[in-house]
Amino acid sequence: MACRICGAETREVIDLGLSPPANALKRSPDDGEQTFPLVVEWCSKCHNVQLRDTMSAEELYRDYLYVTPQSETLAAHYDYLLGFLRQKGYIDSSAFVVEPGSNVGLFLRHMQPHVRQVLGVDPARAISQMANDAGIPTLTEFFSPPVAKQVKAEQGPADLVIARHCLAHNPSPHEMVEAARSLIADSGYFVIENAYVLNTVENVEFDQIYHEHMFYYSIHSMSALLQMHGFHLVDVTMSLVHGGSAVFVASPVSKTPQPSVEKYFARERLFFNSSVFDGFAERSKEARDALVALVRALTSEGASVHCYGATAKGNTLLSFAGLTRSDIPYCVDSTPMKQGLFLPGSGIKVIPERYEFDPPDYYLLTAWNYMDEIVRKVRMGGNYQSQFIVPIPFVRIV
Ligand code: DWN
Repeated sequence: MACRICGAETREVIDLGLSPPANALKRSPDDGEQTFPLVVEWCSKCHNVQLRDTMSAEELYRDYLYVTPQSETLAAHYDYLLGFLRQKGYIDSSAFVVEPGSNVGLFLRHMQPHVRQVLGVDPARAISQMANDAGIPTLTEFFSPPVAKQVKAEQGPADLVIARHCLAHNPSPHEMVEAARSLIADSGYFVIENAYVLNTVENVEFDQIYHEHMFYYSIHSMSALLQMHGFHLVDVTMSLVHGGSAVFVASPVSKTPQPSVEKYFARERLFFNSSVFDGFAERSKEARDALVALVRALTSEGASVHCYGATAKGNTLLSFAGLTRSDIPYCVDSTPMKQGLFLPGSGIKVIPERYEFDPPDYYLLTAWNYMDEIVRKVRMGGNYQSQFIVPIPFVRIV
């Protein structure tokens, strides 16, 4: 296959088999569903890591069910990000901020008091409506060069375009980067946040592999992509959210990069020269087998196991492990749009976090990236009996 950033040949890193799209929840567990391959490849030239097969963004996002959760973990991250952008001078109170993939606008709502103007751009019809109803102006569009040009013509150039966990979600990142380039003022910045491929591989986060995640960015691959569109990578910072994310800062004009850029380049040169990808597939299968053995041992002794979090990554975990509703009957989740539906593949029923009957003996933390706040929420809710199975980076009970 060819690298979708630089065109060079790629080689396979891991094949997770066939699975339905991670957010394609269904109305009945017996509903038929399409499955698609999940094969990850690596380009040794620009170090891009990509899905071999991509789905259309229209198919994935028009009726999207993922709503950014109200979360202390995410609110703390928004505070960090806002502080980073302000202290480094990437935004100030006069800034016009545009966020592609803004979802219900939680991050923009955090930004709104500190900048001049915010605008979301998100193609998901119901979610974009929720954002507008909440007072976050949002265009129900994919972020494309024509949409970017229209925004610039009507509202002026953007001082910040910030794409959080959406640049990796497109079959062609070139179109989104080109759109940002045509909207940003020369004095502005393009900020991209995505799951960081070194965290994904080193922490055995194979559940981060799903059809929405078409790219797994590194400093090397992001820098190669940005340079093709006249952007200069000027700063990088890391965050623990979503299993470990990288925040890239790019300028449309040449500027001296912060020391962070070379620091992470140097670390990646060591990473990409090792056989870390070879071990990733084996370690992922070991983690999967250990999870299946634990869940089946517990349930064979009569213990009840429910999932906590109808997450996209949870559906990869369950599909790759072959765990279904016969192992795990319920998945609790805080998203009203998901409650009452059934998870793709496994057919597990999604129920609200608070429900009448007894809590399970174990929760499988399919939203492990919120572990601390979920455990706290469950305990504060009076449930001191359920224990938690944490699947990543190695299966354990807490
Ligand atoms: O890249 C993506 C990341 C950023 O978000 C998207 N492609 C899809 C999505 O991935 P995810 O579904 O794994 O996202 P989260 O944010 O890790 O999980 C959110 C899910 O967890 C929601 O369905 C809500 C649920 N949740 C809950 O039920 N109780 C979350 C929290 C914090 C809770 O307390």
